[in-house]
Amino acid sequence: MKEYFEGVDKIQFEGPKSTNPLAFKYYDPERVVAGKPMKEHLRFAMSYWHTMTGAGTDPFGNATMERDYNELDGMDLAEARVNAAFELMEKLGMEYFCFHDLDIAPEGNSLQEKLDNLDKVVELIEAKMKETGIKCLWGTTNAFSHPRFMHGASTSPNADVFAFAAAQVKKALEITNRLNGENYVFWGGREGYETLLNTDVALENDNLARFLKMAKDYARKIGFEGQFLIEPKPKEPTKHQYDFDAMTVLGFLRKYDLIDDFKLNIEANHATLAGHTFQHELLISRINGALGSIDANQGDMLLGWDTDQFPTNIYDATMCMYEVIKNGGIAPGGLNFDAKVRRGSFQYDDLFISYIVGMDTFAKGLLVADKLHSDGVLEDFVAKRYSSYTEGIGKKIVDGATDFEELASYAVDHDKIQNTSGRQEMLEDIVNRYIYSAE
Ligand code: XUL
Ligand code: CO
Repeated sequence: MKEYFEGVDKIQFEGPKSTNPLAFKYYDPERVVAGKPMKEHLRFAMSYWHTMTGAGTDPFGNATMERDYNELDGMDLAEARVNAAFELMEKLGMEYFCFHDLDIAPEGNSLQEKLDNLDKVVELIEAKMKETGIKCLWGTTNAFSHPRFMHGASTSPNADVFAFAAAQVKKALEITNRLNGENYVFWGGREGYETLLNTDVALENDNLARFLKMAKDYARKIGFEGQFLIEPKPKEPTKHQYDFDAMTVLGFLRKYDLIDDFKLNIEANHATLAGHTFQHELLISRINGALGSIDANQGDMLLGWDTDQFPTNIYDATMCMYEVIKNGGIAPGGLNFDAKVRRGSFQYDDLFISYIVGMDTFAKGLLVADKLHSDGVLEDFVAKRYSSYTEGIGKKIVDGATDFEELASYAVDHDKIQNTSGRQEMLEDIVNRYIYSAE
């Protein structure tokens, strides 16, 4: 079997003092943290699209990535990518992958040819999964790249496009099921609008809900037992995406009675595009019982688009893992790196270095978050801050045992309000100290 990443051996854990770019400094998969191995907290997954098909193009420039399979095309290219993907995951010790249908097989000249191509490649992937023990975290469809989806997929004004997207999702659900995928993701692709002047927002939202309901019903009918995930994003490619952010998606799911069937896949860079922190989106999902999985990447705060960078921000990773711990873990979801190497990082070892720094950042984040959580420093502070609701009038408010008349007469007797400091800087110092010291 051809080796695609010659010169890169299986990546080893060498500890925090290592200066080897091709070694883990914090990710030690079997190390037990809070009762289970690191790898079970993190459930890292490779994104097939950025990693295997990402060419380094941008609106101003052509492909830059140096890959051994660049000269191939069609099914030969698809097969080479399967072999390269599994070699990369094995060398990184990465136990999951996720994919769009279009990442793994060529489009072909007709819908039928596309479906046949998928069956052939899925057979190869299935064999590789058996051989290596690597699993599928999630599958999805690409219903946004082809020109037929220029006005959306399930929110297209053209019913033939709705039907075409249904055929794609039907197949993507079948192959995800065949590969024992633990989740199926719906990212809104082009489900949004460019201008309200030509858009029937009410019909488009109703159609999106109809589509999700049919998808879920079909998946259950074929025996898919995995989790359904919706991935919020506020904009790009459309000016306004219907799945704007976690709270918007939760409102949508509740309106259409889909709330019990779907959870959320939170992506860090989508959160920041929506004007939120990554932690905000995770927390909103968690407190609504809807935190399902995570696309772990980061954006560039000076840019207004989705740069999908490998995550290196230890502060964000810490607060993400804090939310994951408070969520009781992320399974059956995981941490998928929806991230790509920069256009100028064109050598194949840049791929490994990027994954290593991403995995190390989250492993260290897990160590810090576990310490913060088990010491209860933030939780104790917060509990104290809200202690006025545990007795007296506060308890009556929480218990629903009071009304405006009683509150108004209480306020008249207690009108000399005394507040306490929020101590934000002190808490930021505490988090920093945990980051400095966790090993
Ligand atoms: C796009 C994005 C997608 C989804 C899967 O911004 O994040 O790659 O994760 O379709
Ligand atoms: Co994503």
